[in-house]
Amino acid sequence: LRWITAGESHGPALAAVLEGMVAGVEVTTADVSEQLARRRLGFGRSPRMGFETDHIEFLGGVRHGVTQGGPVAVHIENAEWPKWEKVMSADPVDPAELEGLARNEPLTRPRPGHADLPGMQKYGFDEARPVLERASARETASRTALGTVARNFLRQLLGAEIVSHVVSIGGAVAPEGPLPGPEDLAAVDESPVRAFGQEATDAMIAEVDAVRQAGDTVGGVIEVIAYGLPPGLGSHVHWDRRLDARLAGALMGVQAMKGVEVGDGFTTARRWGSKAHDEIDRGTGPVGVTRRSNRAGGLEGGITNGEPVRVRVAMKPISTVPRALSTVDVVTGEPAVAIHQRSDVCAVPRAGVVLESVVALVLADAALEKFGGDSLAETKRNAESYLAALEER
Ligand code: EPS
Repeated sequence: LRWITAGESHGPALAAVLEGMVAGVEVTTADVSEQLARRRLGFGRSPRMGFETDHIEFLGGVRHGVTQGGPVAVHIENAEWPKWEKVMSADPVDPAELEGLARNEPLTRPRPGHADLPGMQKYGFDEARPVLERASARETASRTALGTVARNFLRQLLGAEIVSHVVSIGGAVAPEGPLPGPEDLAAVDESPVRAFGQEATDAMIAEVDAVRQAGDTVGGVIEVIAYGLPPGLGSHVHWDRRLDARLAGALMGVQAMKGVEVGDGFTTARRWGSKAHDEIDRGTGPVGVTRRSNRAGGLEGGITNGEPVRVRVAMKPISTVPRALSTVDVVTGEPAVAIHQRSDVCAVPRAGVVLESVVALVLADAALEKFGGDSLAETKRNAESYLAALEER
């Protein structure tokens, strides 16, 4: 599978292509819209999320609600395009038409923590607009759309389901407790901070409120769990075939993510070996074994082991801080305060939906690699035969 996106935050639309998806996967614009709507939810979101409708259209690859084997292309409108038509026009615009347009003012005060300054240096821009337009997390709508196709594929192939929940926002940490399962996703989505449980929800809402009042922004940690995967996705034989490496790379490729932990990750590094691994018993799990725990997060040697795949991702606070940070104006060379347009106070709740989508894409890729095929029916036959052979051993 390959996926690629195009489009700027305030351009006419976002575009994205998923290449290599088998024929026969059921997916509709309603399925994609549902995921895009989930991505817009959440306490602490930007005002823009209140009116972005994320109208999505398939431009190719899907017919009558079923993938056809060709590249799946999606198009997502920008609801604000009329306001940006001149500033973001692809074709040259008469400078007189741009005169006095506040939106076109050069952005010369780069935000610490943002791509603004290194992007300007690297690409030779004297203002940040061209950098921030593409660096924006608006782009994650594209990956969420493509991830819906991957999610449907995994569900239709294996009955696999992907869930996420917020485990901390700033200093507000969810208490230890059972992990949310697929049946809990609706309850997590109902929590304004996408936490599992009332206590966690209340603490995180209080944290976001305090941050908002202080004119600040806040990050957090999100856990993504994939249920229903068979043992054998990914491989131990080479670094770029290890599924944990591929997941970490893809997750770090989401705007504002600063760390990835597989299973108990950093906590495991503090444990002794006898308390770090997941002992194996004969049992009723896939292929007749049961694990006493899942500290490894479902991955051993870069291969799924049949337990839920579990990753945690650290998101930094949005770098558009309302109480703006110190910077330097790149035109005057004078000290200045950074750009502080509207932004999210906390984008952690909605980022979970993006991370689920990215995990779906990587897992779909790994499943296709393992089972091959050009139609869902063929891939399914291959998967069933592999699973039957495992059961017999
Ligand atoms: C973003 C800033 C905000 C967010 C945007 C990402 O946009 P604006 O500056 O236009 O208010 O709303 O996210 C989305 C539009 C989206 O769909 O996720 C940023 O700086 O990355």
